[in-house]
Amino acid sequence: MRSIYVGTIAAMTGLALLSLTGPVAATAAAPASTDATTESAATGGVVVNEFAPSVPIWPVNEFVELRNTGEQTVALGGWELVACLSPTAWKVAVRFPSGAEIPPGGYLLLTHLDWAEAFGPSPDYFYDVEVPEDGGWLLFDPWSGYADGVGLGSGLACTEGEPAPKCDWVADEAVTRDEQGKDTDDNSVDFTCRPRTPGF
Ligand SMILES: [Ca+2]
Ligand SMILES: [Ca+2]
Repeated sequence: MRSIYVGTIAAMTGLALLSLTGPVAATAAAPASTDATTESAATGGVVVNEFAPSVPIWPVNEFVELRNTGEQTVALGGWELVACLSPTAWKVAVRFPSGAEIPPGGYLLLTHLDWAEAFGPSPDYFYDVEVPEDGGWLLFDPWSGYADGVGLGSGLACTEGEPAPKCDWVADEAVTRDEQGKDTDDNSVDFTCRPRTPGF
C-alpha cells in the first residue's frame, strides 16, 4: 500500500527545491549510486516521532523530531525529510548529508531557521519551510522507499490512516508518539498531544 506514496514522493522530490541549511549543510547533491549499499544497510526503526507546526501567533518554535526505535544505527545519508503543506503541495525540507546517522534509541531534532533556543535544545538541522496546522512530515529513504509519516490533515501524502490530533501549540504542546515510538501506520492511533520534548 505504501508504494502509492513512494511513487508520489519519488516523483515530487525530483522536482522539489532543496532547502538544506544549518550546521551540517555539507552535501546538497543526491548521493552517488555507489553509496547505496552502505547507506541502505540498516533502514528499520526510524520514525517521525514528534512535531509542532507553525501557528500564526507563534510561528518560530516549530520543530520535528526523528527517533530510531530500532536496535541498529541507521545511516541517513541521502534520506529526505519532506514537509507536506497541503494535499497538493510539499517541499523537501532537509536532505541528509552523507555520514548523517541516528544511533539506536537516538533522536534528531530539526527546527525552523528562526528557532529560538528558549524553546528547546539546539537543533541538529535547520529547515526553511513553515508547516501549517493541517500539514505534516514525511521521511523518505530513497533506496528503500517510504519510511514514515505523520499529518494533521486529511489527504496529505504525509498522513498515515487518519490524521493525528491538533494540539494546543501555543501552550507548548506537540503531537507525539508514545514512549515506545509505536507505529501502527494510523496517525490518529499513534499520536497524542503532550508537553513538547524536542530532541529527547
Ligand atoms: Ca508509519
Ligand atoms: Ca520528544
